Amino acid sequence: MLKPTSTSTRELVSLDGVWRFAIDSRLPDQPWHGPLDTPLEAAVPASYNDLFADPEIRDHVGWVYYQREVRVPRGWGEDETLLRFDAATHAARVYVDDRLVGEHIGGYTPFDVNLTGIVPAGGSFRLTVAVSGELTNETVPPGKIEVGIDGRRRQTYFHDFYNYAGLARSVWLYSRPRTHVEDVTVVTGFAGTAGSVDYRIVTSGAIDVRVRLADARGNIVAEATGPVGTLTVADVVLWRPGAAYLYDLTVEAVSDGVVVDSYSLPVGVRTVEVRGHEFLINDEPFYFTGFGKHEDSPVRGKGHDDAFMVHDFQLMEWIGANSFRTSHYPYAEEVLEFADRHGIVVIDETAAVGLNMGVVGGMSGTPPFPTFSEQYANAATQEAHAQHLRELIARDKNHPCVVMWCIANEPASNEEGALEYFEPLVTLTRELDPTRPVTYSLVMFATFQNDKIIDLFDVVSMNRYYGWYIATADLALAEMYLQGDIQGWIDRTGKPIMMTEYGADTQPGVHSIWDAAWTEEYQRDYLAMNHRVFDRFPQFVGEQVWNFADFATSNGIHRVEGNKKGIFTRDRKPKTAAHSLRRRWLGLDGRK
Ligand code: BDP
Repeated sequence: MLKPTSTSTRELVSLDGVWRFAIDSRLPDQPWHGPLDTPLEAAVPASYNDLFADPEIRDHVGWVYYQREVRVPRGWGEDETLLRFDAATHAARVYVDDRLVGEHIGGYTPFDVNLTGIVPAGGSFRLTVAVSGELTNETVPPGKIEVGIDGRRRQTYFHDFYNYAGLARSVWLYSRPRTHVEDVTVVTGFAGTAGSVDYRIVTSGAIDVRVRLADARGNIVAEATGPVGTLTVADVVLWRPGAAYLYDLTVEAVSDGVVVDSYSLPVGVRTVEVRGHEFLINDEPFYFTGFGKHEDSPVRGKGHDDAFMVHDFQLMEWIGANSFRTSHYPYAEEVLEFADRHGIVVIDETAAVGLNMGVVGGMSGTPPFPTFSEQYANAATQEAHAQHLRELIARDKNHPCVVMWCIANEPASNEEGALEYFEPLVTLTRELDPTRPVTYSLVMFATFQNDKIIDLFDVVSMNRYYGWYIATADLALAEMYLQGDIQGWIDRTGKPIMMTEYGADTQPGVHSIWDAAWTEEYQRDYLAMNHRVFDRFPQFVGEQVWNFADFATSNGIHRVEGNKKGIFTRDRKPKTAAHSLRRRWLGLDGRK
């Protein structure tokens, strides 16, 4: 699925801005049949929840409506006209004037609606988008809607971050030629000083294809014809962590010597491989430093924001983070493009968080009923998960920054049925992308003794909270637990091991001379304990702290204004631990 860009044959109009907005309970049936009767307007892109001072909107369970007028440029008569939604969380129905023209399920992957033949060039139309934030056991992520004794529908879910909804990413109107480049896949490699770019082009009809690769200065370094082939790059400059280098691949669909369509894609030449207990990028061992993040900021919720994006990457550079995980859903494509350009390494995670009834059972991990059952993660859930993987890999397969797929966060991999659920999904992931390692983040109560699925995967990614949820404020005991846990995984698997979550809630401004939970000193010392243990294991390939910044959650008695495990506050101020992490990750503490 190609991201819409403007090229010599394609045009792009942004539909971002302020749209009319209302929740379904305040509108007549079929409100798309006319202008929405509402005093409200919503910003796009932004989650709608925190925009208004109205609790009924914030926690609305059901459809909300966005609406605006759209004009099709008059020069688009010969071309196709499409709408692109970078995301609609979690489901959307799209109406052009009175007519339903498209639907999509899945809150973090893009979709197109083809309007060719529906709206004329030069004409205008009323665009209404219904968006639902509802989660059920057959969506990814899953959730549950309960009806209370007051008759109100309430959304619950099995992850802690707040269920923001709406049009949180950009909306576009774009044109493309009727005969066009439909898809591009690149796989890169190198041998000695020669780089290779294997390419595969899909076009919408039978047409000649030619491709050329330019270096960062615009000089053509390789050319070829035909829809499938390999470009060889002499004296290749590799894409490296911390030292990005991007070539530009231009793909042209050509008819009788005339360029009918042209599409360009940045390409970083690099390889990724797991060998023994090493994680190799360009044949060199790579050690991940960084964070699990969230798309989360005040007012915007999960709305993509270029200013926050730039600032977050600056803070990651300041602190010496070379990577992050897109916990717990695919992030806006702009974020991956930024990481491509700046050499930041990304573990790309699906939205499959909360496939675990053990979390409902509390710290014991004992589920009230089996996770993998008709009642919860069933065949329909698995198919939604598979479809999500297809859409994610179609979107992100060409990003050099993406070095691994994380196909679920903390699933109940210790329960019966986990193997049957995950085996086909891992097979599918490897079919869709044979080049990248695959992992999942391991929940605390999935141990090296009871986990049923690790053999399917390439890397052991542990989420562990010794010293926080277990052995709270007892770092000596926590250290023993952690040491034994890591050793157990090493003995069982022989695979590379990394920590994808470890963290302690910290209220900025709270201090103590003791090991006291919630203090800034405790977060610092908790991390130091973890690092001491990691450094004892040569099999360890990385550490990603939970979390980059404090983030919004649903209400709960162990959350005060959200999850406070951030190294930065929600408005991106450093807590004490930021400074010690920086010393470690930049090697200022003398450690190499
Ligand atoms: C982990 C989850 C993460 C939570 C974290 C926490 O993967 O999403 O935010 O716990 O409780 O289990 O802070």
